[in-house]
Amino acid sequence: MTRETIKSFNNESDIPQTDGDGIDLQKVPDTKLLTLRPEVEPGGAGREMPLIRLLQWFMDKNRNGIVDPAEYQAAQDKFTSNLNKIACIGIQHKDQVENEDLEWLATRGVPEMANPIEFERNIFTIEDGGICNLIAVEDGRLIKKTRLRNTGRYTASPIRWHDQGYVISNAGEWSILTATDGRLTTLATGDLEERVFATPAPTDLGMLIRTEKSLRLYGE
Ligand SMILES: [Ca+2]
Repeated sequence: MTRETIKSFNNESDIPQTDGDGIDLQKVPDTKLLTLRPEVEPGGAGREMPLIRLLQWFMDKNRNGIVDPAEYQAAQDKFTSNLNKIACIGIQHKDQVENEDLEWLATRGVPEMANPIEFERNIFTIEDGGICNLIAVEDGRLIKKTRLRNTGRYTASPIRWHDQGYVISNAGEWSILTATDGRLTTLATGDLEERVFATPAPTDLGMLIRTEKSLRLYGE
C-alpha cells in the first residue's frame, strides 16, 4: 500500500502509511484528524473527523483491529465512486431506468445534502463552504460557480421566494441571491445567531424558519 493508492481521500497526508500488512488501528492516535470537507472553513463543523473512526467504522470490515490492503482497496473504490450526482430523466420512462436512458448525468456543482432548485430555467445548488452553482437544465453543464461570504456547511435546501434565492448555513448565516442572465448576485446577508439544519418554508404570511431552538416567521 503506497501513498499513490490514497488519492481519493481529501487529505492524503492524514492516512498513515503501512508496511504492506495493513494499518494497525492501535497505532492511530485519537487526535489524528481527517479532512472530510476541505471546502468548509478551518475549525468549522463537519470539516474534519477523527481518522480512527473512519478506519474502524468504514474500513475494518472484519473488526480485527487491522485495515488490511484488501479492506483498504475496497473502501477506496467505494469512496472514489461515491460522487454526488445529478441526473436528468425523461418522464416518459417507465420501470427501471438505466444509465443509458438518462438525458444527462453530472457531478460538478452537486451538493452533498441540499436539494437543487430551479432558477430562471437553470438549476441552482448550494454546496458546503457556501459554494453556489448554476447548472444548465438542458445538458447539466456547470454555468457558474461562486462562493458566498457565509462559508460552513449547508444542509438546509435553498428556497426560491419572490424571485429571489434564500440560503441558510448550518451556523445560521443567511444570504439572499438572484440569478439573472447566468450571473449570481448576493443581495443581502445576515445571521440568525442560532444553528439551522431544516429547509425554510415560504408561506403566505412570510418565511418560516426553524432554527435549533426556535420557530420564526419573517416578513418580506
Ligand atoms: Ca480487518
